Amino acid sequence: MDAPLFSVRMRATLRGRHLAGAERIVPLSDVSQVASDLILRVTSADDVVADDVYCHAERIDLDTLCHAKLPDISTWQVSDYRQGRAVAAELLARAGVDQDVANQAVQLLADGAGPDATVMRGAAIMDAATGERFERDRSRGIRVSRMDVATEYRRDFEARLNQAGLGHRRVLEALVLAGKVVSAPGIVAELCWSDAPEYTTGYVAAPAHGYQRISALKTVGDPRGGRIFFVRSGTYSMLELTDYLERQPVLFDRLGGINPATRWGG
Ligand code: WAQ
Ligand code: MG
Repeated sequence: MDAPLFSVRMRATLRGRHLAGAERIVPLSDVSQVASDLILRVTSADDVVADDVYCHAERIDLDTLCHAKLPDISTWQVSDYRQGRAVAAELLARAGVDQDVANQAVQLLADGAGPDATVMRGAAIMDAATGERFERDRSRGIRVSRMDVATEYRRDFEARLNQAGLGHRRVLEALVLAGKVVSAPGIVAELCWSDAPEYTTGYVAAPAHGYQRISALKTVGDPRGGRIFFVRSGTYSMLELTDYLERQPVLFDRLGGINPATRWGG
């Protein structure tokens, strides 16, 4: 019989505002270590430390668990964030997003996609053809949850990413999230860059084109970022999509290809 697996999820706030969240799926024997690691992330930094941390462990029903392969990784080197944003819009268009919708979406993340131009806690869902938004709560958006690298492969994946110069924790976390998103019903593409002021690399992910990193999508110091999931109407139900993204447990047990970084247009 397979060992029990647990979804361990952490979220942290500072003065009532969302600060960070992270999650893993691990065997029972790793739960306490992983919970402690996740809590340490938001309680040991020297700059901002959370004042409220919530960590939850929940057993996963193994009958519902899916296994999947991570998307191939490519990296585009751009000269600055302006070129980066143009590249993002172009990659979205190649994935099947309308060109005008793609341009507007990039601008939306640049401005802040939440109410009053704030950063959302989760992702916006947008019609790839019309730009219409579907998420019910524009502060929260859709939160992708219950996905991880299978524990027995984590070391190997981390080592291979590290060898390719992609050892930053954010890379594997974003790759896993994007891997779940591009495997979801109705998804055409995802656009993302971090709200962390110092982290300027972002990506466009798409089912047929994989995880396409773009070296700069904003300037250092900019606290805005977010995610937009583009959908093709008529190919999914919102209920099914939300349920898959938020609740379906997915474990990645294969890494995709890692392409060498390439200068855009050169
Ligand atoms: N589900 C949906 N949206 C989320 C989630 C989630 N679980 N977590 C974060 N977001 C949204 C939210 O609006 C955040 O402000 C935004 O995404 C950025 O989150 O070099 O670090 O965790 O290959 O800051 C991408 C490039 C890094 C990594 C992305 O995102 C690389 C990153 P962050
Ligand atoms: Mg963040």
